[in-house]
Amino acid sequence: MTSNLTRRHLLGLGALQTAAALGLTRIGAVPARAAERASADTRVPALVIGSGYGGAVTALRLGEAGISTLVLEMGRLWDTPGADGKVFCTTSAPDQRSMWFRTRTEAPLAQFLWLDVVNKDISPYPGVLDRVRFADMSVYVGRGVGGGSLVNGGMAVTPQRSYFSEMLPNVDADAMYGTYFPRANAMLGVNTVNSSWFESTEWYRFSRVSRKHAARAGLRTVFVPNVYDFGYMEREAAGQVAKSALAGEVIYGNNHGKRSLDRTYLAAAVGTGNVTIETLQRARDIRREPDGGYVVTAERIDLTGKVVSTREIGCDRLFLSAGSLGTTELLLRARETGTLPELSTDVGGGWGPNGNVMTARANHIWDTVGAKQATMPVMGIDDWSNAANPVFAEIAPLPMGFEHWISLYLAITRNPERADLTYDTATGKLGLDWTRAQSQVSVNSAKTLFDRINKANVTIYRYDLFGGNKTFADDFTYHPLGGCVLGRATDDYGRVRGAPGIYVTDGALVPGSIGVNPFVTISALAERNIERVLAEDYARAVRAA
Ligand code: FAE
Repeated sequence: MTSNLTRRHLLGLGALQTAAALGLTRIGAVPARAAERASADTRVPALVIGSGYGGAVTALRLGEAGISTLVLEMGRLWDTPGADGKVFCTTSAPDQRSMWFRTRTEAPLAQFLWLDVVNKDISPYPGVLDRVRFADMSVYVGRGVGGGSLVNGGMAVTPQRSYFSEMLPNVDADAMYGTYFPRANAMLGVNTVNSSWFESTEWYRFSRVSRKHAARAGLRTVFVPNVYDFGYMEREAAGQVAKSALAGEVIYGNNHGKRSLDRTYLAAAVGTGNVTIETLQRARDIRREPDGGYVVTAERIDLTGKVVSTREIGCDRLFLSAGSLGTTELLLRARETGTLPELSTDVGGGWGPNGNVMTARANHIWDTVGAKQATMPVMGIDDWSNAANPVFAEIAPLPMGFEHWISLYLAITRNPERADLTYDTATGKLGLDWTRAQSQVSVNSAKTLFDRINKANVTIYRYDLFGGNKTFADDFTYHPLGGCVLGRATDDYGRVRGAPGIYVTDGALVPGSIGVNPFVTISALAERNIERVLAEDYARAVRAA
């Protein structure tokens, strides 16, 4: 099994690299040139839309089962060095590679000392990070082969079992915690920072200072696992390898060290020989065929964002893995434009930002956080068991290359508010009715926790980082969840109600909140669901044939 996986991984990694080197938009384990020349498929057994966590898990398991699978990804393959010799640009000097068709970067922390020193002008390009703006909430998402895994902080957290069961009561927690969480963690390459290195390195001084301040308020901190290779990070610190997490790289991609999906699940998927990925392909419309299959209309975009061609791809089964926003948009469009009128009215519902709120504290002059900060968070304040005010607050880095005495946090709060995603047929736009008032629950909860920390340490909040003298950033999320909630818009395994043969595999299934950073949950649920679909739906098809 292990050697098989390694062989597949190597084969898949090789195919990804070859495709990148040749500038191909079609990646498969068959000789790359031949794959590129192959005429466009008109019908495939399995079509996966999106190559983030849900899509990557699903594609691997389909490929392993011998099912010929095509993955469409609207972003590009991030494997080719630019003119500077790097695949991704840096956070301090972002260029076109940073953001999805923008003329200026839109970083989450827009200011420092109230000055707009963070964002830079760039030229439009299919960059790796997107910020999807709605009236009162922005959603950050990754674009490219690997989806969010390309831009995220790598924190790989298994949720507290009781909260998982509260959010997803129809899912067998024994099976999740006994089988699927371990399976996902193993495949994702989750590891934990070496504690003795953590205690001594200057790169995590910021975490130790925050830990000390939390302890003074009687709060517990825990180590948080990550998919960044901590062995690599230690070698970065020792000056033995090229720096990535220790060079400020994260939201615009990591050039080294990160076990993003293109190195784990997707490489293994391509290595099965049954999975092909096509990039710069944006799925738009879905319609049903008389024989029960589906046809997806996909637009091929070029590097300027222009639609250069549109094609129709038929499939026996369709797996929607375009993320909470992308998957929900595809289903809403199909329902509202009448191509899939039978879809449940629950499509679009149950959306939430996982209670995300960011805040920052100003430390005393003697509590230096260090000019050197690793970008991968490894510690969190875990007060989730506090029934009166449950909060899990990740201690976030702010690597500005100089001492700033700032402690930054991404708090995950228990916010029961939910919103609806909607589709406007006149404008063709996705909407989200989340309001500022709904974020207030998260702000109040984070404030309760950080007021306590400030009081115990005689410190104050920073007012200069989030715009408008705000102390809490409550207008963006990294963790969009819901829109096609498991057990409501789908059955208990992601089968879409009213559209047999369509499956949701991603963060759209999670009902708005999971209490921790979500990608481990999304991956483990996808593992659970595809196992069932392969055992039941495919076995049924084979029996019928
Ligand atoms: P996702 O990974 O977003 O993948 C969807 C894919 O579908 C993307 O590649 C899209 O480009 C593609 N797509 C969308 N629409 C279409 C279409 N119409 N046609 C073709 N392709 C399409 O979905 N989570 C953690 O657990 N730990 C962290 O430390 C963490 N940090 C984060 C930091 C940042 C800056 C961001 C943005 C997110 C972070 N997250 C973190 C969230 C995590 O990355 C996110 O929950 C998952 O990526 C969601 O996985 P999905 O499979 O739902």
